[in-house]
Amino acid sequence: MKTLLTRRQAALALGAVAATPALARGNAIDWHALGEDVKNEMRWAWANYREHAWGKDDFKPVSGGNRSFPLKDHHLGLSLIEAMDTLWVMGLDQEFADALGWVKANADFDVDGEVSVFETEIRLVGGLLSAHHACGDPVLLAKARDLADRLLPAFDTPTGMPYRYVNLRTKAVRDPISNPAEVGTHIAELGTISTLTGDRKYYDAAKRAMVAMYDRRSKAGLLADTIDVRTGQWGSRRATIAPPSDSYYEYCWDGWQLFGDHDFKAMYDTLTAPILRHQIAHANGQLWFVDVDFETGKQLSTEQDELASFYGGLLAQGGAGATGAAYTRAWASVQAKYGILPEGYDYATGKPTYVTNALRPELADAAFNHWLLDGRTEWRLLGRTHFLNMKRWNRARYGYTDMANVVTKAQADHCPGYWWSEQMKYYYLLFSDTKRFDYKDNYLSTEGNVLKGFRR
Ligand code: DMJ
Repeated sequence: MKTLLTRRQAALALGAVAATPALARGNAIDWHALGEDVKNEMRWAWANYREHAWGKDDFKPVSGGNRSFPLKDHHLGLSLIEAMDTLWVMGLDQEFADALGWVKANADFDVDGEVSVFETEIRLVGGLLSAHHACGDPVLLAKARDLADRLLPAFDTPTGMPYRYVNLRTKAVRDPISNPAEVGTHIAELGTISTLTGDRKYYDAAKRAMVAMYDRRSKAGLLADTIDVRTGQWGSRRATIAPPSDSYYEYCWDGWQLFGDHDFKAMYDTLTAPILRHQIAHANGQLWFVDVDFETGKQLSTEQDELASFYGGLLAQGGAGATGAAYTRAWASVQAKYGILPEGYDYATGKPTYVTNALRPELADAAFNHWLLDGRTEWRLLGRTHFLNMKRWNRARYGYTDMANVVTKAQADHCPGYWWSEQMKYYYLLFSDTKRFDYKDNYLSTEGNVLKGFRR
């Protein structure tokens, strides 16, 4: 009996939940208790971060060390800022107040150092804005605006598409060879600053960059994945829904969802139709999206990037629910196989191409978006498996860590900032039915930052 039970539990943890009818319906699950479990894990990880890496950017939960990001050798409190709205929505109010105190006393972006415009936007500007949405403290908005002002010089190019890097103090820019995601993942954050301050320049800069990218789509309607922001010339032929293009498509939809700007809806629809036409591949009863030549639509490979596993949720948001669900289910089958998604997977061979996993949230993100739209228990169960498998394999001495190898389950030693903002929030919102969140009218950014939908 003991052995049987253990095998069954292992099968459940690996995602074979459909085997048990009561579980498949979600009847046997105390969702509230599961939400409390997520909250307790957050509280525990936060206490360790508080003790060992307070105010540092990224925490190393195996060794207790830390590392700076996005600046080299200077910390901006990245994990702390990314965690804030998650702490708030979980009702961890003392922890939130503690973090707010740190931001007020210590967050200073006047640093002579270079940052990625994209990463700083989605993580730090977005983190400050979602914390502001949670509590309304004007200092948070002022700091988000100050940081955005330091990023804006990067958008001062002939095309309006931003350089990849900018020095926060000198405003010196670097690296014009960019891509759709880094060019076009700014509208949620910059647009929110415009809404809150009444100054249109942020919204306009972000939109101009997105439109410049959109205008350069091929006759087939596809975007390549490398572009020179000075000239607008493409530097590659690969069209992909994975990085470095992924969140560009997301922000086309989001510009519509968050601001009601019809231009973004038209851009999303116009760009998604050729993706559905040229990039879908069927294999073994599953639906995948493949990389193709952006002019001919010719398939380039069968390799899949874990980071693209969010895309099914986006398709569902955009109205292609059945296709989105089929794609998410394809990824769910990989999760069922390995417990944790490998960063790279080839559906033709059925084998991983990269065995690492950087504590990724994308499949939980998709599950959450599907569930918000159709309320199917299937998605809650998918999120539950994602969470339980993370608890089983990614939990380390001081928190949650990335994986060096999802096959052998060897841990590495890094908790990326997005962990605090993304999957812990998706799990909690999926399971808890919290009153602090409006499940009908909300917006979460590509980094999981809640910019609409908190109920104070
Ligand atoms: C996050 O920083 C964001 O979701 C981004 O859009 C790409 N993926 C990482 C987490 O994997």
